[in-house]
Amino acid sequence: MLSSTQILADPAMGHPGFGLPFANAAKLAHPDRSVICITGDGALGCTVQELETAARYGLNILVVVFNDSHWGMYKPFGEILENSDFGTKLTEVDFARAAEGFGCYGPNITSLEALPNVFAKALSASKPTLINIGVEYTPHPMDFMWPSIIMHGFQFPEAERMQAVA
Ligand SMILES: Cc1ncc(C[n+]2csc(CCOP(=O)(O)OP(=O)(O)O)c2C)c(N)n1
Ligand SMILES: [Mg+2]
Repeated sequence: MLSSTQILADPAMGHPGFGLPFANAAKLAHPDRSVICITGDGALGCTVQELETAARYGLNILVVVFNDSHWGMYKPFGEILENSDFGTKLTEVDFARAAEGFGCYGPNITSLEALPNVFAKALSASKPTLINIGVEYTPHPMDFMWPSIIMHGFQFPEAERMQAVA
């Protein structure tokens, strides 16, 4: 039920990689609740070892990776700095195969229609499931702020205006 849904997020700087260990902790604390970790590919790579923890403890969390093969949020820096080879392009990692290596289910998803069934199976499984969803890189909603952040740090005028109206 939506009314009982809770979202765990990193309240500070959005540190990549917190999602999977948070999901493990949430499942250990609330074994009867469904736990879904939604993550980027770069972020998942930071703490992917935690799939081993999830498999070892039999935590049937569901991990959904939106995999654009980029440190997507930081790709615009390369363009702003006129250095497109900024290190933001990542290899096309198949995290579903990696998850199987860790002892999880890693079903292949070939159509959106397959998702409800896969979700239902995952949430009643006896071990973790990871779904790797390949997506095109698309610009981040925060892109408009980067030039200002580079020039002025995080004390940029938009933030001051937002604080003023808060
Ligand atoms: C500890 C730490 N390292 C790096 C960053 C900067 N950072 C935030 S999001 C991000 C890119 C995340 O890439 P990915 O998980 O693939 O998500 P995408 O933006 O591609 O959807 C980076 C490098 C940060 N906020 N904190
Ligand atoms: Mg990415």
